[in-house]
Amino acid sequence: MILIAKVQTINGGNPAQTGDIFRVTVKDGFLCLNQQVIGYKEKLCTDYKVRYCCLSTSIGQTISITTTTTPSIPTVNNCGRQSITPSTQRIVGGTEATPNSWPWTVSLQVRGHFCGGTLIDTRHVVTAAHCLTSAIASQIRVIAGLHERLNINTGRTQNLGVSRIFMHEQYNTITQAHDIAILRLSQPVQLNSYVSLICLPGPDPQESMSVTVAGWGSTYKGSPLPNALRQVTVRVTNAQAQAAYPAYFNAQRQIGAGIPQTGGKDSCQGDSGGPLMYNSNGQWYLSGVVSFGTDCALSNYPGVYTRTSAYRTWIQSKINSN
Ligand code: 4AZ
Repeated sequence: MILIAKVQTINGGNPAQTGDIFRVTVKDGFLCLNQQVIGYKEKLCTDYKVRYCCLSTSIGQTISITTTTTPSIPTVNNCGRQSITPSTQRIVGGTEATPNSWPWTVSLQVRGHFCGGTLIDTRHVVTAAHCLTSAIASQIRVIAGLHERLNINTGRTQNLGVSRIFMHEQYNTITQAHDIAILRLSQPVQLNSYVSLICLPGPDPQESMSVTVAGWGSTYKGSPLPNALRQVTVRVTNAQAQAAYPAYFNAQRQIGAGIPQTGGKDSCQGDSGGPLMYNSNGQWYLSGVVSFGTDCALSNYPGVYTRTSAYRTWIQSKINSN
């Protein structure tokens, strides 16, 4: 049997020439065409599948190929870039996001949205441990490619199961120290214009730098959840977090962010587990995970985020585990 495969990259361009057509056998996978490659050779494509390159003379011939899969860890170059540009306006005090402009942001649902999360590779979501204290893996759905919380069945959404929960072993339900967890998906997400991966830290945002939070959380303390994903840009304010939460805040492993003196912009209930994102050189990094705060958007009480850079080794050990 012969298959005709249309080669398409996520971002277009090399190493596969988007739209090129090949004949391959049923032992399929896709074929990677790079006319610069002389000889039969393996080539790592920058998007979501490893393909085989071939002699240009073999194009159009029936060939037998074996497929391999890409490692699930994104390449540094490819993470944190979205196809759909977010609005530049800067949850509480925020604006509705341009649909699918935060393509690594997912909604965790059990009979409805309960927390946010962030795709760090095709099989793993980073979220907050406090979201999962009473969770059962088999009951959680991870909705990727989502814009409207209540509209989980669109051509852009992917509804994924969870095979494993990794809670941080030192997570403290009282102090909220180590409020980080990882979900392993029961099948990989398909990456496309609406679903992609954020970069792990990375550069750490320093005091007063701008960072953006996205989520389906309340727009003021106690409000009903909005339907559409929202975003807000706040500033790193560790000094104020230290002053506001002296018994809890630890700048080594947490980030405080808000609008000093003024308040008015913050994450809130329902945003928990979602990303605090930092843009450096055109790529977005997962700097923090929405963790806690006193109410929402109060002037002297910034939101507190788990500092993901403090958990890189922990994250790697979980995503590499069986
Ligand atoms: C919450 O209840 C919550 N202002 C999350 C974040 C913040 C406050 C509350 C930060 O999940």
